[in-house]
Amino acid sequence: MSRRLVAAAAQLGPIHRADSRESVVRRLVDLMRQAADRGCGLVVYPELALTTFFPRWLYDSQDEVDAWFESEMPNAATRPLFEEAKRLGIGFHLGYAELCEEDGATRRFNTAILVGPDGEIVGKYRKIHLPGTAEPVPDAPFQHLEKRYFEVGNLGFPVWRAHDAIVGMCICNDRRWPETFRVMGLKGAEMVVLGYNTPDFNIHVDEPKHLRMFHNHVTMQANAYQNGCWVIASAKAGHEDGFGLIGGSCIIAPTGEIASVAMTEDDELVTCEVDFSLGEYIRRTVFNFEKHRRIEHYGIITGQTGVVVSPENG
Ligand code: ING
Repeated sequence: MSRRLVAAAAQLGPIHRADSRESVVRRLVDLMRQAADRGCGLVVYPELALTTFFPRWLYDSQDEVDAWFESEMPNAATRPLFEEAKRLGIGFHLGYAELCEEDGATRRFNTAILVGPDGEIVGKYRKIHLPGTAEPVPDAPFQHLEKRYFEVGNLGFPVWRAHDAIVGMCICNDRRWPETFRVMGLKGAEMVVLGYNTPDFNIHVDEPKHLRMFHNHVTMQANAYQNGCWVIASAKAGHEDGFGLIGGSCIIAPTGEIASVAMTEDDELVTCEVDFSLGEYIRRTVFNFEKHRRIEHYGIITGQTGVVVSPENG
């Protein structure tokens, strides 16, 4: 019997620095109601979905930074979303900045949660691949200071049984690294849900703008195909206080094909009926890990971080 799920990538248009969390949650609830009207069982919201992409700025104090974080989840601002999910019987994924006390210290992570149709949190993931810099880039039109504001995630790449499938999560830059999807693929992931905030301009090198969307899609399409899994990817898009983020939210099949894609840079629901059986032949044939992988030749992947050119090739 085929296992199917109508899934939605709930793309968000811009969230400006002055926008309240309450106003954003009203948008999230509206998108969830649209999803219910389309028979969706899962809604995927973006990375850092409650606020503007705050790592674009350098702040004068830690208090100013911490104002962008949530110290509990759900909380007063987000409880209406959890309650609506329970009322509608819809699961969701939500990205947010997590501030917590752990191991006797204050910790800050770029976090995502998977919430079931009963409104209860199923699982949590903390972003591992933090892009950008810890110190501001001189003369850049904006910053990308995730390495300054977040710790590297400490939960690994877990997967959970949800929606009658094995589901994993990652966050934004994680999607560019094959290791992310391969670890979840080796745990049997059939669907990976993720959010992203991707600036439409590269502050590090002079790069043609069209490559932002190309790299966004090609990396997820490749990872979907190479692991035989569905990918539900939801962008925060548009111009936040004048700073551009790409859209391109999409649902990618285990074949690597983009099954549905956003057409705007605003709040937009991108839906598709996910058939979990579609990935089975890929994981049974071309990417049958047990049959075809040769791990005796892969040790360098986890034994070495950066490039080392051997003397004979130097
Ligand atoms: N944003 C970007 C992303 O990985 C980036 C950063 C863009 C890195 C383009 C490299 C190239 O999509 C976040 N939030 O990770």
